[in-house]
Formats: sequence, C-alpha cells, structure tokens
Amino acid sequence: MNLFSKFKNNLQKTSNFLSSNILNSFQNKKVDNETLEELEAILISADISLDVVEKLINSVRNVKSNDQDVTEKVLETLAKEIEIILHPRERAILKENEKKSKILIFIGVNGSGKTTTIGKISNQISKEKKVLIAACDTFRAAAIDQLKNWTDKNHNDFYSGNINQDPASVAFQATEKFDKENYDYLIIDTAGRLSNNTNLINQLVKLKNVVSKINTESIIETILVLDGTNGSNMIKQVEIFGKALDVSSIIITKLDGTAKGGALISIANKYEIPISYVGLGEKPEDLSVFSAKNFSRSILNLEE
Ligand SMILES: Nc1nc2c(ncn2[C@@H]2O[C@H](COP(=O)(O)OP(=O)(O)OP(=O)(O)O)[C@@H](O)[C@H]2O)c(=O)[nH]1
Ligand SMILES: [Mg+2]
Repeated sequence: MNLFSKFKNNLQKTSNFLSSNILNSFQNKKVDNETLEELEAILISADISLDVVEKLINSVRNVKSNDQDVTEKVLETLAKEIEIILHPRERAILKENEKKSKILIFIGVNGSGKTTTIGKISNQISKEKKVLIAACDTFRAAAIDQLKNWTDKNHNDFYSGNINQDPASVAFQATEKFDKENYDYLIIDTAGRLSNNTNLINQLVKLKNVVSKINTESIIETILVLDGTNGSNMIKQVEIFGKALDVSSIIITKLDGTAKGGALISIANKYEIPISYVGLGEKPEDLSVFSAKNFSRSILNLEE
C-alpha cells in the first residue's frame, strides 16, 4: 500500500464525517452565508479550533462555482488551505546518512501510545544501526515487559533498572552504556503517570537534564506523544509539556480511531513544533511519517 492510501484508508472516521456533512450542506446550493455557517459548524465539530475555522471559511467565501461542482471546489479549497498550515510542520526524526548519534526521549500522558510508538519506530530504523532501548517507566512491571517485548521483536538491545528505581538514574545508566558502547540510537520510554506524590513533569525535566549533562555529543530529541482520540484536549497537553520540556517533535497516535482528527490542524496552527509521525493503526507499518499533503487531502476524502 502506498503512503497516501494508508492515510486515506485509516483516516476514514474523520474524512467520512467531514466529506459527507460538507456534501449534504453544499449539494445543489451555492456558497453563501447560510452554507458557510453550516460549514463552520461542521469544521468545529471535527475539533478544528476557531481561529483555523475562520481562516478556512474566509478561503471558501471566495469560491466561484456553478451548482454542479460546488462541493468539489469547496473540498479542494479547504485541502489547499489546510496543507498551507500543515506544511511547515513536516520534519522527519529518522534521517538517512545521519552523522551524529541520537537520543529520543518519549514523553506524554498515560495511554497516549509512547511504548507502542517506540516499538514501531525502532522497527523502522535501519538494521545496520545500533539501537538501545531504555525502560525508564519504572513504576509498573508490565510497562517494562511491554517494552521488552517490542525490543525482542525488533532485535534491539534493552536496558532496564529495578522496579521503582528513580527514572532519571535509569536514564543516566542507559546513557553511559550508550556512550561507552557506541550506539547510534538511545530510545527512552517514560511513564505517563506517577504515584500521587511525585510530579510527572518535574521528574521528566530531571531525567532530561541528567541525559543532556552526561551526553553533549548526540542530538537529543524530546518527543511528545499525543492520543488523537483526545481531540482538542491535546492542546492542553502541548501547553503543559511544551512549557517545561522544550518539546522538539510531536507524534499524534490513534488517528484511525477518531473523527476528531481535525485537532491536528489546530496544533499545527498554534505551535511551531514539528509533527514527525502519525499513528494510523496498531501495526508497526501503521506509524506513518507525517505528510501535510496526504493528511489534508485524506481527511477531506479527496484523491491524491
Ligand atoms: N488504533 C491505534 N491504537 C494505538 C495506536 N498507537 C497506540 N495504540 C494503542 O494505544 C494503547 C496504549 O498504548 P501504549 O503504547 O501502551 O501507551 P503509553 O503511552 O506507553 O501508556 P503508559 O505506559 O501507560 O504511559 C495500546 O493498546 C496501543 O496498541 C494507533 O496509532 N492506533
Ligand atoms: Mg508505556
């Protein structure tokens, strides 16, 4: 399956919602205040933020059409505007011919998809690269097992500390091993929730500081994983994690399971943080490099 078909097939919940409602509104009508108002309501229901909706409505306002092709023209105009918003956010994490080694720190609330995404990304790293995966979610034994499972499947090396060990100290030890044994990638999994008396954000800041203090050679990426089914609630998480941790990349998962995929556009419009991948399903190959064009055309059910 090519990349566009993957986007198109797996974003159907959002695209069916948008395209069928837009078709209902515009069929045999023209662009006027009434249809624009309906369009506004549809876009808001797909969790697209008001400032973006306003931009989109303004672009559709100028659409000249006859009755037959109005829906097509409206969809094409929306796709073009959305692509303009998304395009500056495209940026890959894994690059061919990367000269420096990389440390990827995965953060995000519990259940957002960090561990699964680590498994999927490691699966996509070239087999010639030396990869170390570190289990810094030390609060649940099951979390360590889940990560170990992925690591074994992908034939990567694994580093874990003891249960309940300070996550920053596990990260410290893993980074030492990474440096000493000349790995290309260190991928750090963290917890999404801690016991009540520990602040998650402070713990992550500490972990990141420890890693960057002992390793000054590698590129350190802080990757925020967001659950796409949370829709516009994701914005709050970008706010909180972004403020404290200098997030360098966002991954939005579970976009196959939601009609609220429009929230991705709101995030791209509000924050200048790159979006590297989107999760479009459970299988390793369902983690797709983010593409502004594929996303914008797919969510409106248009062809490539
Ligand atoms: N459908 C679908 N499910 C996904 C996707 N990404 C992750 N999941 C599922 O989401 C659930 C939670 O994923 P985890 O990777 O365990 O989440 P986590 O962020 O590590 O959670 P904690 O360790 O509790 O903080 C799992 O059942 C995954 O299979 C996706 O893109 N699509
Ligand atoms: Mg996890």
